[in-house]
Amino acid sequence: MSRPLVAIVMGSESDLTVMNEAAKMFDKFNVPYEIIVASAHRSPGLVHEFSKGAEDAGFEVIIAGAGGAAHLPGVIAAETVLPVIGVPIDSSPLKGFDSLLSIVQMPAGVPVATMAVGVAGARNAALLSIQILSRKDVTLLTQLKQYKSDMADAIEKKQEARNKKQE
Ligand code: RP5
Repeated sequence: MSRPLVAIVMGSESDLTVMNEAAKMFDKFNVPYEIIVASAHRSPGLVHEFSKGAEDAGFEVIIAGAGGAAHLPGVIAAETVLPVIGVPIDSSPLKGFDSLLSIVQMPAGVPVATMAVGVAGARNAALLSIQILSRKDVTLLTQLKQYKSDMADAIEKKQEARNKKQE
C-alpha cells in the first residue's frame, strides 16, 4: 500500500455514508487516503493530535466532513498549514444549513475551502484534492482531463439521442 496522501476526517461514524463518496472518487483516481473518525467536540484530544501530526505523517491535503455545529474543519485548520477542505454534512434537523455556515464562516487567517452540502460536496472535496495533487503529478493531471472530457461526452451523447428522437 502506498503512503496515504489525503486524510478523510469526519466527526462521526454516521458521516461515513456521505464521506465514502470522497473515498470512491480517490479509488477511481488511485489516490491513497486514510479515513479517520475524530470529533472536535467529543474527542478533541484526538483531533488535536491528528492536526499537529498531519504534515509529518505525509498528508498533502485534509478533507474534513461534519454536521450540525460543524467545527471540525476549522479546528483542524487552526493547527496545520496543510490545505483543509470542509464538507458540510446534512445530518441534523437543519439539513446541513447549520454545518455549511459553521464551516464557511472562518475568520481571516484560517482558511477552509468549503464545499457544497452532502454528497456533491464530498465528491468535489476529493476532486479538489486531486486537482491540488495534480499540480505535481502528471498522471493525475491526465486523468483529471479525461474525467472532465468523459463528463462532457456523457451529457452530449444523451442530448444527441434526445435530438434524434425529436427529429
Ligand atoms: C457531528 O454531529 C457529526 O459530524 C455528525 O454529522 C453529527 C451527528 O453525529 P452522531 O450523533 O450521529 O454521532 O459532530
